[in-house]
Amino acid sequence: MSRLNRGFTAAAGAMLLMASMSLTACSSDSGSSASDSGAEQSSAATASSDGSYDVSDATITFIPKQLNNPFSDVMLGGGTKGAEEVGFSDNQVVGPLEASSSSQVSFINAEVQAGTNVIVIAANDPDAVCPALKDARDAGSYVVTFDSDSSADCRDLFINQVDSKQVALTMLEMVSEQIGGAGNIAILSATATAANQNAWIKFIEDEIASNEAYKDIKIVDKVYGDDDDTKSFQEAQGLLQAHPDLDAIVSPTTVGIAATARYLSTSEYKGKVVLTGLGLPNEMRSFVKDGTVTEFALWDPAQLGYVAAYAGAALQSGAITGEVGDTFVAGELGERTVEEGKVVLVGDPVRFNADNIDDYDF
Ligand code: RAM
Repeated sequence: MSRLNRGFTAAAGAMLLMASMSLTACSSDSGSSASDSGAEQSSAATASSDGSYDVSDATITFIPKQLNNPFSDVMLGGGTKGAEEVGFSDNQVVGPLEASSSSQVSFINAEVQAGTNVIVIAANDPDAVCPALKDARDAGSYVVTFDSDSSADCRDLFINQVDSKQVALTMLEMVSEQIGGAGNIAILSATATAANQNAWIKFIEDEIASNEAYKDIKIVDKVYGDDDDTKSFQEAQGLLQAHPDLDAIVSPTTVGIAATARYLSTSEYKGKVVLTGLGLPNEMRSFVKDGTVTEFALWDPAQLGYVAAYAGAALQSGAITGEVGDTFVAGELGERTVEEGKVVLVGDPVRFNADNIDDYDF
């Protein structure tokens, strides 16, 4: 088990955040809550106008899918910044080193034992974490999922980076543009149980099946690199061997796309087989510059962690109960609303290519 101490996460958080939080402008005005504007008080709870929540007696712990993932590092940097800024008495990061189904259960149990007030988790399996999360809620903790959701009845809120369908459509548009609207594609995903990747893949499949514009695109294989660099690299190699007529690989995971790019960059397929999906600009820059990759996308992971920390504070302080329509102020990122399914959206995806990749540093 790994428990990073607060000093480590704070320092790493500050560094990563300086690099990352500026990706997108605030998508909403702080200070525009109903209470500020003098609007009638509705049944939905509203944010404090300045995002101050009294959590000085409360603790928050972040549990990512896995610790050794650069995406998680950036996300947790934002989470730590948010937790410190809003005033939790303590914040911790704990989690497994691999993203397998049940790897987070013992960490959740330990937080229940410790009486942690807010648990923020990116679930490796939407169901496997549920009994432990239920114990946490029964013991009085608030549970906020971020990045990868649990089953909806096991958490109070899900902080979703971007609407899942929009993520899927962005990837489909990118691959379609790069293969001229027709061809054989394969998907190299994270783990087979990852709720976020599975939701995106499902929307891609549905869109191909229902949208004339994509009728000539065929998914010929789906493989799982488990967000493990070596396994992802081997799966990429296996795909190209198994499908000599492959036109593109779509990898909806930062670990998978980076490993696949590394394989392609020194192979005969470089520049011939398209690679796109979701990646961190700092991990993908060299592959864009050497012609292995043309375009991929992502959102700002730091914002995801930051909004999750503020959502936890809003719940813990009693400012919101997490009902649809509730609003809270996520610090410098402004007001957020709890939407259908008790989901809070963070930002928009950005496409990275040779023209803009040097503008980003995360
Ligand atoms: C990987 C993880 C994470 C996902 C990103 C895009 O780092 O699977 O959950 O959101 O990729």
